[in-house]
This record gives sequence, C-alpha cells and structure tokens, in this order.
Amino acid sequence: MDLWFTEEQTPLLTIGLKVRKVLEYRQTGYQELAVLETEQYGRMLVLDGCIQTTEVDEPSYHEMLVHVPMATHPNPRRVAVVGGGDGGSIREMLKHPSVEEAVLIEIDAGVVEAAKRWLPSLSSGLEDKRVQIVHTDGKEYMAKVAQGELPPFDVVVVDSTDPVKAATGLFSEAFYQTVRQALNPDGILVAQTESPWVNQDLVTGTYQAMARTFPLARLYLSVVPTYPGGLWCFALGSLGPDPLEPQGKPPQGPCKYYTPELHKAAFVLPAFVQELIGG
Ligand code: AG3
Repeated sequence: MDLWFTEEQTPLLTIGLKVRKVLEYRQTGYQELAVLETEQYGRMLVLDGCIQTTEVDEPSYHEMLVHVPMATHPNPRRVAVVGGGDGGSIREMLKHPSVEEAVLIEIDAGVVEAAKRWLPSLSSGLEDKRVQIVHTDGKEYMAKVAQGELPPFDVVVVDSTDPVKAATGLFSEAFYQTVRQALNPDGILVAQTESPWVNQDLVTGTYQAMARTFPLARLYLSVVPTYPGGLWCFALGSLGPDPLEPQGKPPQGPCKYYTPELHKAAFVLPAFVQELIGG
C-alpha cells in the first residue's frame, strides 16, 4: 500500500513522507497527535498536522537549540525547557555535567506519554533523577518563577510548536520579559523562531522583541530538512555571556551535529537573514 503523510507547510507548499506504519493516532485533549514510522527519516512526531521531530534529523535542531546556550553559560545548574515534550532538548541538557535540575514544562501530558512509548532515543533522559516534568502552561509557570514563588533558572530553552494555540504567547515580548525576570544574573534564554524563508515577519518580530528585552540578543541558524524552509532560526537573549565567546564547556556526550566550531559558525548569517533582523 502506498501510504504518505503530507504536511501543508504553507497554503502553497507541502512536504510528503512515505509512511511504513502508523504507531499512534489520537486527540490528546490539547491537539491531534500522530507518531508515524517513515521510510526516510525514521519515527516522526506530528502535532495538529505539523511535523515536530523525526528520529533522523532531530539532532540538527535539539543539539543547536540546547548546546549553544549551555556552552555559552559558565555554569548552568538549574535549567528549563518550555514545550519539548518529546524529551530531545532535555536529553541534550543532561550532556552538561553542571546540570543539577532540569525542569520540563510541557502543557500536554499526551506528548510525553507518546514520546516515552515510541521515541526512546529522544525521551530516554526524562527518567533521569535530575529531571522534573510539569504539565502546565509555560507562561504561567515562568510568571511564578519571575515572582519568586519558584527558584530562578540559568538557562531557559523554548522548544515550542509553531505559534498556534497555547504556543502563541511564547513568541511574545511579554513572555520574554517574564523569562528575563525568571533568570539568574548571567542567565540565557533561547527560543526556536521558525524559518527565515517562510516566516519572515515572525523572525524579525521575535528577534527585535528579544533585543528590546535583553542587553544582548543574537540570531543563529541550523538546518532541519523536515521543517518548512529547511533553514531554521533561534533567537538568543543573554543577561551575561556572549555566545560568540562561550564561557562554559561543550557537551560531554556524543553529538551528531553540534561542534564548538559550528557553534560559532551558526551566527554567521546569510545576507537576507541579516536584513530580516535589521543588520
Ligand atoms: N518544535 C518546532 C517545530 C516546528 C515545526 N513546524 C512545522 N512543521 N510546521 C519542535 C519540537 C521538537 N522538540
């Protein structure tokens, strides 16, 4: 049988992957969740029709999202992931031996359950004793940290879906300001901010919001073949160290994508991306 999954990345553009098997398909209460086994990229998590991650290309996303801020910070001990219920970002954070506590704030318990069942290569770290999983809205959780009800973080990573539903507010300046208040001195925030080919206004808007919120803001890139446009942005805001001069240590576990050289190279932007952020 010829079974294909198609994501409509924009009304004018699709990506299609041949599917070997449907492993799970259900409504979680928050969203429509599917885990599909694809011929090309291994197992794949899809939420509301949008590809979130595949076993094969996920390192170029999770390693760059996480190791750039974690190697920049001199000593990240208490860290958080907002979203990221598949566990890929937490797995990468645990490659930094300085980490004492890693909090995963994922609104949808269904995503964590599916990842534990079907995506062990991503979710393995979720059982680590340094990890705490909280199923609540990331904005509400960070507001509590900002108000001093919960202890602050050294590094916060926003590993969200596209700006839809509960994730919309995670791309706002108000949220960045809340996270700024939830950080220790020298703290760093990184957010995934979509594609410079297909989400140009969003890339400009989120970078500018980051630059208004933090004394230092930078944009960097990776390549994720299954995401719209392939070329992918991350916006970083820092209260202390500059990612161009990392103060910490590289990850202590094996990486498929990240290297200290690539860390620096990721900040070298194509002309059209420089233009998007007013450079
Ligand atoms: N977060 C970013 C996924 C965005 C993909 N967008 C799309 N396919 N339209 C992924 C979460 C992985 N931990």
